[in-house]
Parts: sequence; C-alpha cells; structure tokens
Amino acid sequence: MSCAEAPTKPAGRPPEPAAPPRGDWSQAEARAIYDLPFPDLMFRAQAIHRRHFDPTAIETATLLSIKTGGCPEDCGYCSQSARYRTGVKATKLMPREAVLAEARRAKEAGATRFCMGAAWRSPKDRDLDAVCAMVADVKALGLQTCVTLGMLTPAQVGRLAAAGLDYYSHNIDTSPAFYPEIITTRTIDDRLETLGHVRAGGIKVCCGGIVGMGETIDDRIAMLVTLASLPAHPESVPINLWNPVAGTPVMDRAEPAEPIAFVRLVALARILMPASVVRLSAGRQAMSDEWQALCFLAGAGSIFTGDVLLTTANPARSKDAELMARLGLRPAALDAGATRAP
Ligand code: SAM
Ligand code: DTB
Ligand code: SF4
Repeated sequence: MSCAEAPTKPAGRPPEPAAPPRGDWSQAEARAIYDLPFPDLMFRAQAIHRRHFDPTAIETATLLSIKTGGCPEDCGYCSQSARYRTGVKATKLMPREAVLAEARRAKEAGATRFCMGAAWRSPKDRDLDAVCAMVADVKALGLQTCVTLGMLTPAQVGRLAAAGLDYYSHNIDTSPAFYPEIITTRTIDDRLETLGHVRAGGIKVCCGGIVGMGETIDDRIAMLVTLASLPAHPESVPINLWNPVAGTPVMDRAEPAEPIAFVRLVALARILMPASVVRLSAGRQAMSDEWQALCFLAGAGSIFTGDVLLTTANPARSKDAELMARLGLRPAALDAGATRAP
C-alpha cells in the first residue's frame, strides 16, 4: 500500500494529498488486488475510501421509469426489451407534471438525486424536448438530476447540459469480451462513444455494470479495468447484481453471484477508481443485511432507495432506514461534495 493511501494522519502534519487517480491499471494488476487475502483487500479499500469520503454517509438516489418497455434493443438481462415476453407493459413517455410529482415525493422521502430512465435505443428529438423540461423541473426542486436514455449525439448532450442535467447514466454492463454474448444490437464501442460525448459536454458520468449473468471473475474485473481506463473515471460507478427477470435469455445462463466475490468486486472498484462514488445498485433485495454491510465496508457509498428500481423490486424504504440505523450510517447531504472527507 502506498503512503498516499494510509488511513491515519500523523499528528501535527497536514494530511498527505491523495494520489491522483490512475488510468493505466492492467488486468493482471487488478486481478492480483482482487485475489488479495480478504482482510488485506478490505483494509486497502477502506483506507482509500476514508481518504476520499466520509464512510458513515450514504448517498441516496431514486429512480423513475419515465418511459417503460417496448425497447428495440436486445439486452439479454432486461425486462424492457420488446424481444422478450417478460410481462412488462410498454408505456408512452410520462407527462411532465406526473414526473415532477414523483420527484417531489422522492425529495420528501430524503433522496438527493432523481434518476429518470427511458427504454430507448436513443431518444428522438421531440422526446428529448420533453425530457429537458423534466430535467429543468427536477433541478428547480433542488435535487441532483440524472437521466438514462440510451445513445446520444453531441448535440443531444448539449441540450441536456443546457437544461441543467448533472449526471448521465450509461452502463457498459460487462467486459468487452462478454458483451456480444449479452447484447447484439449495439457494441460496447457504441456505448463508449456516447460516454465520450457526455464527458465532452461537461455532464458527469454514471457508468457501471451487472454481476451474475454467467460471466467469469475475469470478465467482472475487465469491466472495472475498462471503466478505470477511460480518459476520466466515471464520477459514479453502479454495481448491479442481476435482478432475475423471467423470459429473458440471461435467465437460462445466470449464476447467482457468490456474496464474497461480489464484495471483492466492490472493493476493487473502490481501489481502481478512488474518487468515484461506488453505488450498490440493483439486486439489493436479494442480499442479506450482512452482505450489504460488507459492501459498505468495501467502499460502496450510495444506494437507490424506493420500492422499485425501474421495473424490478428494491428493498422498502423502511427496511433500508432500519439497516442504516443499525449500521450507524446516515444519508449524505444533498451536495455530493459533502460526502467527501474533510
Ligand atoms: N435504455 C437505457 C440504457 O440501456 O442505458 C436506460 C435503462 S437500462 C434499464 C439501465 C441499466 O439498468 C442497464 O444498463 C443495466 O445495467 C441495468 N439493468 C437493467 N436490467 C437489469 C436487471 N434485471 N438487473 C440488474 N440490472 C439491470
Ligand atoms: C444502474 O446501474 N442501475 C439502475 C440505474 N443505473 C439506471 C437501473 C437498475 C434497473 C434494474 C432493472 C429494473 O428495475 O428494470
Ligand atoms: Fe433497452 Fe436499456 Fe433495457 Fe437495453 S437495458 S433493453 S437499451 S431499456
């Protein structure tokens, strides 16, 4: 462990500056960290986490599906692809007022970020007008704004930025090698291209992936190495445990993730991208309290709250509040910067 990662500060001296994030991790280096004895891996992850964040503060974001189902893409894990019989009913884009009402409810329930998701390959310009109005409304409530709408052109990014968008969520989902086994209607390079437009347009990037779709441990690590090799690390890295969806092709090949392997991956994300917020995302309702607690110890600093994610289940707010209380964790302040350690 380098001095820059040391968790304690020598008395009488100013704290050493955190090492600048690296963008040149190799797969072998990342695998060696992942395979460390568990106490060493957790110590290293926690030391880095405490250097960048307050470990007792958990950011809470709420999701709303503003346009559900009927998606032309073939993502093999997703309930919203029109190609699979998953029982999800396709809807039109929600009216602006209804979205605003949901955002108000999320704010009253304590969320700091409101993330709106639409099941599109990419938005039509007419739809983007409506989403820009929603972003402006939600921003005016004092919430951080996030949308996930599929692939974007630079011009579309510009319009979202002008509307006040803080984050764009666009996952790479898995490793470059495993990607074509899960999605064939676009490539991982298409995904990276949109991420480049988002970054160039000055919007913060939320990008992560899914665990438990039948990928190998090396695929999971390669996914994180890909994220850590981007020109700048994503500000947010969601790690989703695949939420089983009957009718999707992944249902036939998924392997339930082993909890310790999942925690190791969270710790690795924390170490490879030290200043990024690692978000424990889908699949929490399948995790025990102890599993989630280990994820927080490994450096996860954010969760989605509310009974549903986009179409699948999430723990009840009351259950999350009770777990946070037992762990002595508190919601992060509205400004994400406030979660940073002093
Ligand atoms: N259509 C947009 C897109 O693909 O970016 C936005 C919505 S999409 C549902 C957002 C992300 O949710 C996906 O990239 C994937 O990582 C995650 N996701 C979708 N279905 C999931 C599931 N069943 N379990 C876990 N994560 C899932
Ligand atoms: C992310 O990585 N997970 C969130 C958010 N980013 C957009 C979405 C999870 C969706 C889980 C499946 C569903 O509820 O339909
Ligand atoms: Fe469509 Fe997004 Fe689901 Fe893929 S993950 S099918 S793009 S909604």
